[in-house]
Amino acid sequence: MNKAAYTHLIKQKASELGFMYCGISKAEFLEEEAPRLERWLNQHMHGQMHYMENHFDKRLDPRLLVDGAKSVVSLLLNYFPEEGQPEDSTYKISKYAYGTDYHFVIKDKLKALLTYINEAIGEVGGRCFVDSAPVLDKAWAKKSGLGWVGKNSNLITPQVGSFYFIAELIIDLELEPDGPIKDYCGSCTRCLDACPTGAITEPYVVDGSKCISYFTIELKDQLPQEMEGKFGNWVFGCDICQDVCPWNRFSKPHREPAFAPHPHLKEMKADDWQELTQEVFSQLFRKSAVKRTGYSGLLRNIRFVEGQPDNA
Ligand code: B12
Ligand code: SF4
Ligand code: SF4
Repeated sequence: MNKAAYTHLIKQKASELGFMYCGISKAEFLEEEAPRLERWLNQHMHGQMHYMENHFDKRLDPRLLVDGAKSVVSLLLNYFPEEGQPEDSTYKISKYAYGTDYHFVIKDKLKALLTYINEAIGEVGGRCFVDSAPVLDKAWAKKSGLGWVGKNSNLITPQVGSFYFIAELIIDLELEPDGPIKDYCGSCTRCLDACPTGAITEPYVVDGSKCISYFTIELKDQLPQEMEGKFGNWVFGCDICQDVCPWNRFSKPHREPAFAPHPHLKEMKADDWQELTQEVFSQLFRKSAVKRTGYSGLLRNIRFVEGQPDNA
């Protein structure tokens, strides 16, 4: 078999495993991203996400993560829900966190793909990545032709929008690389205009330390007073810059049972949220990514959205 045949087999299996798209790039240094990542870090756009400061070189070169790496296999997994939270919903959770934490779901699929490669092709060394190591997911997916990085800094795919996760396998097998596609943002500025905290500081640049997603999920401290009144009703993550993006008209509902929300989530009224107990929290978000902010973090966010100054 030649590399075109291997590539075909891998893409076919990825589709069988439920990945929406699979693209390939050559494992090499990300030259274009290096100065951009450096600038982002120098300007402290990572805020207190200190893990972003680590492994600068590895983040830009997959060969430092996997010995003899030849190819990066980028994979997209759709999480766009059939039904969102009701319009009158008092508090909003990002769509990506409705069901089981994507890290578990994707890791299993990646392992299955790597096992298949070893069975169908022969001994292939490699590693599975889903936010578990310093990898620039969007840059690889872009290089693999799976979409373009939009002005809101998310990867967008013309046929399906941007509500999906990105993961990759880095392997020591040479494959047929795909080429990048064009940027279709054009003169649109909807995401910049809609961002309530001004986190999209210029087209294509998101200051992570100003993003609602950072405040409600990553920040462990008290939420800053200057942000009061700016979160709308978002208490875990924020979908605004994707909800307004015209390309998300093409989003199609996922078919991943693990991403189905707990049935009570859409019935939650203001009182239910405000009176949330640890027990109900654990039931609602048993395996969800919402656990990252935890029970106390979610309550802090709810109080903040309610304009209660005591948000520590
Ligand atoms: C740190 C992080 C965050 C931070 C910082 C956000 C950010 N934009 O980096 C916070 C907590 C704020 C965050 C929020 C969200 N995140 Co996040 N996040 C990550 C993580 C772990 C690392 C991203 C990273 O490396 N950032 C570093 C900076 C430098 O990268 P960057 O913003 O992409 O910057 C590039 C551009 O600015 C570009 N650039 C700079 N200047 C210029 C100039 C020009 C002209 C051009 C063309 C480009 C350009 O180059 C930079 C380097 O590549 C990735 C997972 C991963 N391992 O990659 C997930 C990831 C990016 N997040 C994801 C998601 C889903 C989200 C949220 C939608 C979640 C939510 N609903 O709340 C929001 C979206 C916010 C937004 N608009 O970006 C997905 C994105 C999927 C997709 N379709 O793109 C990822 C890939 C996770 C995953 N595995 O699926 N996230
Ligand atoms: S996720 Fe929300 S806060 Fe963050 S950049 Fe997008 S619109 Fe702004
Ligand atoms: S809203 Fe417009 S500018 Fe922003 S990412 Fe989507 S197409 Fe690009």
